[in-house]
This record gives sequence, structure tokens and C-alpha cells, in this order.
Amino acid sequence: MPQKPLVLDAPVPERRALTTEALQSEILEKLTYSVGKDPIVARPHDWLKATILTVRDRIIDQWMESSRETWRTSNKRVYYLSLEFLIGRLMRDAMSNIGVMEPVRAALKNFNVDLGDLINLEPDAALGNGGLGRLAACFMESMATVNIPAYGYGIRYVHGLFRQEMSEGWQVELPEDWLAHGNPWEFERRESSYEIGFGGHVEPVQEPDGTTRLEWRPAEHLLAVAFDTPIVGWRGKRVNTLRLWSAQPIDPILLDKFNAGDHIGALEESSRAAAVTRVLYPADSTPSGQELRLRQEFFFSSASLQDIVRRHMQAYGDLGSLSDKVAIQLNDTHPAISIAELMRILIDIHGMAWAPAWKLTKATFGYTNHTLLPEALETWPVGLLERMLPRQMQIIYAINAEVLGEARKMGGFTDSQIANLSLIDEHGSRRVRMGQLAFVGSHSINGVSALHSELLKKTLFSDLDRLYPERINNKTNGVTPRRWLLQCNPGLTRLISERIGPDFQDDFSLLAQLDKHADDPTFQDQFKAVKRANKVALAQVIKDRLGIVVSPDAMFDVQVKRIHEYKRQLLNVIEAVAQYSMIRSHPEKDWVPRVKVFAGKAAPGYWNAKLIIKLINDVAKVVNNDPAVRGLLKVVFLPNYNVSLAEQIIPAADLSEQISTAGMEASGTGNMKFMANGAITIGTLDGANVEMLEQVGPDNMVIFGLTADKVAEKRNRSEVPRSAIDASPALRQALEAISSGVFSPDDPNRYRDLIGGLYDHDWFMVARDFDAYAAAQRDIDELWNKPRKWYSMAIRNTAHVSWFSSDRTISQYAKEIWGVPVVGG
Ligand code: NBG
Repeated sequence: MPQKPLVLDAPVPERRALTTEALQSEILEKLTYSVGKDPIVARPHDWLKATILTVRDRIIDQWMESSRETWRTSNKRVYYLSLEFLIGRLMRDAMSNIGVMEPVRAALKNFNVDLGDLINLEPDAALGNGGLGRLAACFMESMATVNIPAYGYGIRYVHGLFRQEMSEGWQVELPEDWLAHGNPWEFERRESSYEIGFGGHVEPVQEPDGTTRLEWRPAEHLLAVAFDTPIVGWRGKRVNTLRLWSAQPIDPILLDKFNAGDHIGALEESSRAAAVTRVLYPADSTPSGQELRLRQEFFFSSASLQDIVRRHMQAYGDLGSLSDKVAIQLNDTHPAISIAELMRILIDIHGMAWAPAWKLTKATFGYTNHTLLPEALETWPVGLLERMLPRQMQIIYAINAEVLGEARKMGGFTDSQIANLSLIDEHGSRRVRMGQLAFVGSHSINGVSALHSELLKKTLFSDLDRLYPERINNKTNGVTPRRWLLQCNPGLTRLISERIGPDFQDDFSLLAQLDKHADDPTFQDQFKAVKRANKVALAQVIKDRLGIVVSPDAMFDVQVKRIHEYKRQLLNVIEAVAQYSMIRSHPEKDWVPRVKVFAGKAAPGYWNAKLIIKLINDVAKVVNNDPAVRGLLKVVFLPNYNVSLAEQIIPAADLSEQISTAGMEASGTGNMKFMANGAITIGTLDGANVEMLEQVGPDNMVIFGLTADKVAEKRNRSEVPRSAIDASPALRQALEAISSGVFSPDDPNRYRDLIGGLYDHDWFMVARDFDAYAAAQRDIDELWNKPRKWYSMAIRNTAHVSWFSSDRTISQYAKEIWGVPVVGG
């Protein structure tokens, strides 16, 4: 029998007073009774905790109301399964969304505590690597904003993404400890814990009615315990839950072992279990391929599905309606094992027959693909799956038989196309392709920009697209304009509000009204003043962290993102080297002063990416200290890029570098954040850049380089890059300088192989795009010299950014994939 929660119609509690006095006494009460500190001795972390608890209280009433409403209305729920949530700090976001920032600031001031200091003290929750994880965090905020009953499911890693430090210009990884002072946002839910099995075997079990069913008997179990964080939308109307799972042992200590004197052995199981959720894998767009990673994937998938099924049974008492009431979105293939696990739950535990279970599964799941890079597509050895998840592997085989049967029935597939469709990759040792599994088990497969979705159809999934037409669709990424404009750039927000009124904060399409002010010199001057103030603040950060002095009147030219060869930080730094030698050989020319800002982490095992960081730092050392440069070019690498640093850098950027090899960046989301903050983009026709160009128009963006088609063509012809290098004296000279050790006198051969690769194969088209890129940079210089033109372009970037709000993206998911209503959006 369905058991609905008892109280469905509790009265909506009175809103708490928003006055400074009320907040002041609440903060004091939290400090005293929850933190246990006397204000006289309280430390900054105590005040932070008391403030977060105060803000949290104001969210909880609405949180409960949101979930009561979902029970009451029986609306469909959306579950976003993601191995990564790159949340960053939550306090400013929450205060701003519920509108208590100023009274909290005033209340703290009366205790002589500065809110700004507390904001900077909050640890940056980095439970993700890059764009994919940050997208999940933006989506959580937007789902609450457009009033979708949604849950995010992920892992509560004890250590998020590593902290990056520099040692003589090399990246060094140190553990990040975001939980060191506890996490006042979360609620541990011991009652919501599930057993997760691994290993063992599958056994036939006789039912009383004479039929047999299969049952998985895992050899090993551990416990998934839920930790809930409330995520509040704009204006606090809806609060959703981010539920992160933590792994714990079933038996915290084996007492018999302990009593027998084996004190270490007694805790072995405990530490084995805890290892599952201890660390985030630090690879971005490259799978780690390790057994522990697969354990993480299954652990959080199984826990989430058990939770979803339990909640559904509690409300409806029957799984037949699952896909009417539940939509599950798979964020990349990381949770793809969920497809086999849901089938197991439906068939083995709830006794459903194969055909209806398969239909229900497909109707419930949607899959978002985030990359085409072949090396980034997850596969797992069949043997490993058979050992770790024997029943799920049987189900994968059965799904595969069904898919291949359908292909044969449809006909027209060659042997190699059939091999392409198969869930099992038979080349070399047999492996399960998680992308194929996610595809066949979902009714919707989406890419994250128009170009990327087209390429999905044409390349990676061309055969599956023929077998199952209409499943592939596009949902261009977006970012939350609350965090990435209103909160990170209060100066610009104020200016825009003064010009067009504050309503754009509730309807970002109103930003388009800025277009008609783009040529107004007064508005341009104000826009420039806001930008300059943000640059002064960033210059201070650069000085504090690196001891490098940069002028806020120089152009801030910024490339911040994960370090990856396809993102081509190398192209950028080679161009800087070329520019450096131009400045030296032509001191008489009127060079545009530039500060090149880089930041980003490299996967610890990705040698070339780490070498590129070292190269940037080596070049910086020479260029920044050469008196002949006269400060006209500065190169800075800011260590430990994370969400909070991004919030400081992006509002201060004049130029946004989005220069990936065309066809390789699925979407990019940093590009949209820079656009919102009035930076001009220099970019390739890749990912969402293509749609940015459509929105803002070719006069307001600088596009260069090979298109995705041309890149593919050149790769097919395996054209040698050497001719491009021979034809470009500037490039040749820069490459020779780097590879001969001009920037690495301590180790002249350091960059020989890295640069050699450009002569050899140049997979990422660095050499072949160089001249176009350098020319585009000179166009940028010219624009900079015409400030009226520059700021009209900058303003138009902000004016036309609303399409890239994640509210728009989420509304499209809701309408076109999930079938749930949205508000506004
Ligand atoms: C990344 C892409 C980005 C994209 C984000 C979010 C992975 C696997 N993919 O281009 O590289 O913006 O996903 O969709 O991290």
C-alpha cells in the first residue's frame, strides 16, 4: 500500500522578519547555541557557521513547502544523476537568491564582522573537474528557479578536486579538504541509507508458483548514506535537494578480530568501504579506467535508483507508472550502469517481465553526451563487470541481443556497422561501451550545442541514429545568470538596473534592451568604469598571489579553463612568444598593452598538459622581466583555478579566449560567462561559440581558424603540418625559440618533443591555425584602439546573452525530454 506522508497540508509558516535586528539576534543565537561559542572569543569560522545556519533556516521552511507541494500535486519529478557537482561557495548565492544579503551584512557589522571576509572564508566545494560538473550545479539552481521538482544525486567526496600549487612553474597537486570545518549546509539522513552490493554470483530461485527467477547474491556489501543540501532558486520560491551519497561500512568494526588482537584488520572493511567516496577522480574529458571508479559509478547509481523507486512506491504503490512520474537524466555515461541496475530492480526484485521493464526503462532515462573525444568515451572490460556486477552484466548481454536483433530486422547494416552498434567492443580485449548502453536505454540522447549534436549524429552515433531515429536532439548549454552576472558582477548589475530597470533580473531577455544603448558614449563610459574597477580588483589578486604588477589600463586577455591540448592554451602562448619578439624588434611601434591571464588545472597524469603550464610560467618569467618589453606584455598564470577564482577573473576580462580545435569542444560554458560580463570573444567556430555568433552577430565577435569540416578533412588526408610552419616566419621563429631553450635555459630540451609534435602530426591544428589566430589578434588590437567601437561590442555581448541562461536550457529539457511544466523560463 502506498504510504503518503501524514501531514500534507501543514500551513505555510510565517516568513521570518527580514530586519537587521531579527537577523542579528538569530546569528547570535546560532553562534551561542549551535556553534557553542561566546561572541567574545568566536573565530571567523564560528561566525561563518552561525551565518550559514541563519541563512539556512530561512530556506528550510520553503524547502519543506516545496516537497509538500510535490507530494500534494503528484507532479512528475526530475532526477539529475551526476558524478560531479562543481558547486563552489553557496552562501552568497543563497543570500542573494532569497534577498537577505544587505540585512545580513548590516547585522554582522554590528558584531564587527565583515560579510565579505566571511564569504571568502567559505570553502569552495569542488566536487567536479570542469564544465560538466559546473553545468550540473547551474542546472540545480535553474531547476529550482523555474519550479521543477528536482533532485540532484551525486557523491559526497571527502576530497574534491586537488588544490594546485606551483613549484618552480610546475603544477603540484595537494589534497583539498573542504570538510575540514564541517559543512553547515548539509543534513545527514541516516534513515535514508541503502545497501550496495558488489561481486558474488547469480542464483536461480524457485518461486512458490513454480516459476524461477534470478537473484544476485553479492559477496560484499556497503552502505550508502544520504547527505542533503538545500538548493534555493531565484527569489526563494522553490528549494530542491542535492542528495550526495557517502559510503560507510555495514559493520564499522569487526569486534571478533579486534578482540583477537588484530586491531588493524578489525577496521579493514571500514576503510575499504570509505575509500569508495574518499576522492574525486581528477581527470577531465579522459576516463580513469580504474576499478575504484566503476565502484563509485555503481555505488551512486544503485543508491539513487533504490531511493527513487522507494519514493515512487511510497507515493503510488506500483512501478507501472514510473515513467509518468519520474524522469532520470544521466549526466554523461558515468551513471550509465543505472540502465542495467534499474532493469535488475524491476525484474529481479519487483517481478516485472523483460518487455515492460525495458519499455519503462527507456521511457524513464535520458542521456546527455558531453564529448566526442574517442579517448574520453568510457568502456569497461567485460571481465571486470562480470566479476564486480555479474547480474548487471547478464542484463547488458540481453539488452545487446535485443538491439542487435532489431538491427538485423531493420536490415541494411554492414558487419562493421553492426559492430559499431554493439554494446560490446570486440576489438582486442572485450569491453562494454557505456555510451552505447546509455543510448539504447534512453528515449532521448542530447548533445550540448547545435554543432556537437550534429556531430553526434554524423560520427559517434551515426548507426544508432539510423536504428533509432529521432532520439538524438540538442540542448545547448547555459549558465545561471544569478551567479555569473548578478552575484559576481554587482557593479555591472547596478549599472544595467539604472539603465533599463531591475526587471531583467527576473527576465533576462530584457537585457536585449541594452542594445539600443550600446553606442551611447555616456553608457559606454560607465560600462568601462565598471570593467576598470573589476580589473583593479583582479590586478590586486595578481599582485597578492604572484607579486606581479599589472596595469588595469592594459587589455586583460583571458584563457581560464582546464588545461587540455584541444583547448589550445599552447596556441595562445606561442602567439604570445611571437608577439614578444615583435615588441623587441620593433620598439618604435605603438603596441597595445596586454595582460595575458591563464589559469586552469591539468589532470595529474596528463604530461603534455602539465608541460604547457610550465611553458606558460617559463615564458612569463622571461617576458615579464625583460626591460625591452616595457610592460607592454605581461603573462600571468594564476594557480588553483576554481569557481571562486572564476568569479573574480571573468568580470575583469576584456578578451575571452575560446580557441579550441573546431569539432572538439562539445559546448564550452566559460564562453557564455565572459559574454555575460561584457568581454569580447576571440574564438573558433566550435561548440556554443557558433550559437554565440548567431546571437551577437559577426560584428561583435572575432572568429578565426579552420572549421570542424576542414579539420576533419585535413586529418583524413593526413596532411603534413610542416608546410604551414615553413610558410609562417613568425610561427617558425617562435617555435624555434621555444624548442631551443630560450625560455628554459636550465633545461634547453624541455619543450623539444612538445614542439616536435607540431611538426610531426599537429593533431590539434596549432600550427595550421596559427596565422589566422595571429591575424585575429591584430584585429583585436585595432578594435582596442577604437574604444567607442570596443565598448559598443562589449555592451552588445551582455545585451544578447540571455539565450545562454541555464533557465532556457532547463526549460527545454523540461518540455522536450522530461515532460514537466516550468514557470517563467
Ligand atoms: C565537457 C565538454 C565541454 C562542455 C561541458 C558541459 C566533459 C566530458 N565534457 O565542452 O568538454 O561545455 O562538458 O557540457 O567534461
